[in-house]
Amino acid sequence: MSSSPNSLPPPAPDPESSSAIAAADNNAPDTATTAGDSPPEEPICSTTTTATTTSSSSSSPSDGAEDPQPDIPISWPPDGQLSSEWVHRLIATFDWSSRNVAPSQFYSVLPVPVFDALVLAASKLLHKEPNCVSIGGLSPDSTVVVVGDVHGQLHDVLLLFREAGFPSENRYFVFNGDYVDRGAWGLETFLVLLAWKVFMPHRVFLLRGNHESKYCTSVYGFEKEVLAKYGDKGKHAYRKCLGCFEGLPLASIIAGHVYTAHGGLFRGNPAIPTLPKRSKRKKNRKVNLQQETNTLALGSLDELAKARRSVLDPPWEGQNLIPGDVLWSDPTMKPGLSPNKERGIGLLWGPDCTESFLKRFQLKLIIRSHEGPDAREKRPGLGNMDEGYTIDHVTESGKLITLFSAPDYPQFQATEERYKNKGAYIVLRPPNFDEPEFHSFDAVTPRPQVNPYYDFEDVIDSDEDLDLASMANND
Ligand SMILES: [Mn+2]
Repeated sequence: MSSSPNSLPPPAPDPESSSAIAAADNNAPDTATTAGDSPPEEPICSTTTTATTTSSSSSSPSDGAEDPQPDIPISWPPDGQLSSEWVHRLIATFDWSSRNVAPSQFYSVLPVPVFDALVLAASKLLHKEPNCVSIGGLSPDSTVVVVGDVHGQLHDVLLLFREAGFPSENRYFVFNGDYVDRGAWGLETFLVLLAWKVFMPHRVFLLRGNHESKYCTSVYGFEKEVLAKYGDKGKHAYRKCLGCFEGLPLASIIAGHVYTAHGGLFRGNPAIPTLPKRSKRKKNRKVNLQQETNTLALGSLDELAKARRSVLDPPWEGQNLIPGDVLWSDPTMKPGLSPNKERGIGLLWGPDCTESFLKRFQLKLIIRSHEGPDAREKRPGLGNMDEGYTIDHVTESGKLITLFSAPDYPQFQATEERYKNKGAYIVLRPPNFDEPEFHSFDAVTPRPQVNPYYDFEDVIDSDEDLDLASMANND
């Protein structure tokens, strides 16, 4: 841990006053002032208004400012079965509402009972999945699309879908986590992904990121966003989201040869020291302690399968360390396995660990995410995120890749100079699904102008320096 700010950022402005809305000036920069600085405005459209904006059938989906108003509120299908049409309608409605409806009116677009039904249906599916989902039985005409961090940048996620194609019978999707926080549409983004999960549970796989936690969402905006969008039902909605986060699986193995997870590799459970017989106990105790502190070995897929993932915040100490490692760890060029001191949780692992993990489990590829352009700026030994991905380790058995899918990240930045990074996704193709095909893409411009839900100028930079004290208090 370094000496960065050790406390939570100041509370974000009152959700009720953050009715900064859309569409009025789409050319305005994303670096908007915080909500409290701007006078409240009336929403351009509310549910009581049925007037539609001028429609233009020739407008592309990405300039939805002129799209006709969809039917709101969205309702849950009477038979409880989601269809492709329903999911596409949800997408079109969120795209429209992100430009035309004040965040404080979001409940009138997706009413709480519909939100509840969707989150419940998804939670049930997710909680049943194993820690490491195995994506097998792929047919020769299937492809698998792997996606990294998206961080609430709804419009970029929708662009990614249009470019890569939507989930279908023969197009699988694996998302590596970090759906929410920082970007202003974490709720819409997460709900769209949940809708795909519910509609195609065996084609769409949603893994957990470190931001799908109570700690991160209380610091980086998602909690405030949900409170703003669901008003007096906000706490209820936020709790449901947290419950769903707890169910998200930690990792995937695609076609037997590709391991994906948000952070990456993880330690093995420490061997439980055998207590010596009573008479020798005192004498041997010191030796055992020494062994315990020195034991940091790579974990196995078997240990991963047995970890307890259902925690609001993965612990950084105690017995249940695998979830925190999988969600928070980073690769390094330095050989070996060591504590990730920069982040205060998780591990750093070297190319030798990548090689031994690949070899031991007969894998060809590790695809992890977790590091954007800001994080990589501070890690001289590793590549930058300009193209949305880096190849970090190339070993005898295969490769380690970092994949980041939020272009022009972060949405809100305190400096004039932006990273202007591309986002990327990976397509895996038959027969072996183990050769990554990289696709980089630019951000959708302009983004609707909205206010951030966290104090982006003062919040601790990147994910580093996890504030363990506040995390403990937060539980
Ligand atoms: Mn992350």
